[in-house]
Amino acid sequence: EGVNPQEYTLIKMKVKELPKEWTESLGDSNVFLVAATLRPETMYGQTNCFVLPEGEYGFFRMRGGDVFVCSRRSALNMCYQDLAESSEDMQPVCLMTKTGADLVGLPLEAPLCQYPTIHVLPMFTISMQKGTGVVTSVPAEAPDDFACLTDWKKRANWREQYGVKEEWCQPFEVVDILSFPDEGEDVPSAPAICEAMKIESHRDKDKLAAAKKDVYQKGFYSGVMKIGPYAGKKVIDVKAQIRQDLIDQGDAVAYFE
Ligand code: A2H
Repeated sequence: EGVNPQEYTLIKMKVKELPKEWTESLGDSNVFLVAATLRPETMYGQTNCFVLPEGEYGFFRMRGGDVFVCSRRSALNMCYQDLAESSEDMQPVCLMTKTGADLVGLPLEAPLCQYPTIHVLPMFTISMQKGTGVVTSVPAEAPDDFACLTDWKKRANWREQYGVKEEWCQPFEVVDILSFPDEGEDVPSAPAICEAMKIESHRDKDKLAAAKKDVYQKGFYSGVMKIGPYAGKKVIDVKAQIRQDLIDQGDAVAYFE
């Protein structure tokens, strides 16, 4: 880890319906998968959420009563950042643990998302050593997310192997959230780049690394919002405000590591 702390935004994605067996441990608390992002202004474009199937996720008690689903490593950071409840020896309070595979399919309500319900899907390239181990998917702006959502849509054999239902991925079209009025015709949206580079799957790491550089730079420096109350404004001018709005509404929290 570097010397400078990275400041993330944790997006609270509310679990709309918990499996009955889990409520014994969780009671009637509100439960959220929390995704660490550097791009809170893109949350209008969410289509699903990703977890690592073999990753271990805990259900941790936060101050104020919410339950956050995330890696133990991030929950410990949350204790030190006064977000999570902690025991006397500064350990996070864990109500239950599950693997990512157990979380696949859960229905979520995500802030600013244009779809009222989105679902958890597997992503094999998630690092449990970064953020919370939960990633929110914005396929319009993130080539990894586009490649991964596309994998689940087009690969029936993967769906079968990982218990992914078609209705969790197929109906979720890319939601276009930014325009690029200064860039002319050749604006590299994440889907366009993935197609041009013939990225076959989200495991195609080298190609994705190259694809990402372009999209991120342009998205941030010349993107203009297409959706929401800040439509027509430049990303660079409204990013901080959108983040603050999310935090003020209780839909996100600041998190450092
Ligand atoms: B970003 P950095 Cl639209 N493993 O959010 C893999 N990837 C992870 C992760 C993990 N444990 N935790 C977070 N991430 C992703 C949105 C987004 C992101 C857009 C465009 C670019 C972008 C929607 N996905 O990231 O290594 C999350 O994806 C550009 C790098 O800390 C998070 O922000 O720099 C980003 O990687 C954090 O990556």
